[in-house]
Amino acid sequence: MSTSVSAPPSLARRIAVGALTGFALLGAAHAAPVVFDAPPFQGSAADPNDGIRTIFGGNERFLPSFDFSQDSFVFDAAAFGLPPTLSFASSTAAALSPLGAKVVVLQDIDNDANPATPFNAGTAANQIAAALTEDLAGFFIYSNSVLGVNRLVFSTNLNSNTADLAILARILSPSGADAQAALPGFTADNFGVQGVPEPGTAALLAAGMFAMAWRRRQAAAPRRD
Ligand SMILES: [Ca+2]
Ligand SMILES: [Ca+2]
Repeated sequence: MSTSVSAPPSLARRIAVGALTGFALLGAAHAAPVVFDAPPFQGSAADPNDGIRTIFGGNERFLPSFDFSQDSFVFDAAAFGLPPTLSFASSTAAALSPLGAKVVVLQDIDNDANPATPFNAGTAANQIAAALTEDLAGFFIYSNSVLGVNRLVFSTNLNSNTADLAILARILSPSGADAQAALPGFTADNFGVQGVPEPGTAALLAAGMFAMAWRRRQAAAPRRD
């Protein structure tokens, strides 16, 4: 009885210290990713086949800030029709590979050498489309000159200046010139895919079932020797 009186505080303290240390480590290494798991045009009347660009902002997320060292955008593979990994390019439109990338961080902040005219999602999409030569659905980050913030956009086809655009998020801070200056900070590590079925698991399962069926057939077949 006397031993159990002193033991609980010590144990509780150790658990508390351990938990705090664990949380501190987790906090330093992984912030919660910003997950997009709904179809990008959910709730929109956008028609992918009408040849008219719809810019849909109905599901836009407003993010207070974005820490390049630990924050990330994570897209659901099924909702966006994505491969397990996303190709990445951070570039001006002029320097962009004609094949593009699944994620383009557009470094242009003006398209007509006139800072007084707006640079918005449509302008950014046009800059990218003009640089590409092959159809490719994907994402881009651009700096909106009117709102003064960086935004994340999904395009049904980065190669088309009439493809529908879904504005997914805006980063509220930094803003203005600081937002533009922050564009080169994005790396491939800030973008990920979740929910990709593991082909290895499915293949293994299929192989196992095939083997079992084959054995049963062998066992059932009359011997011919
Ligand atoms: Ca359309
Ligand atoms: Ca302009």
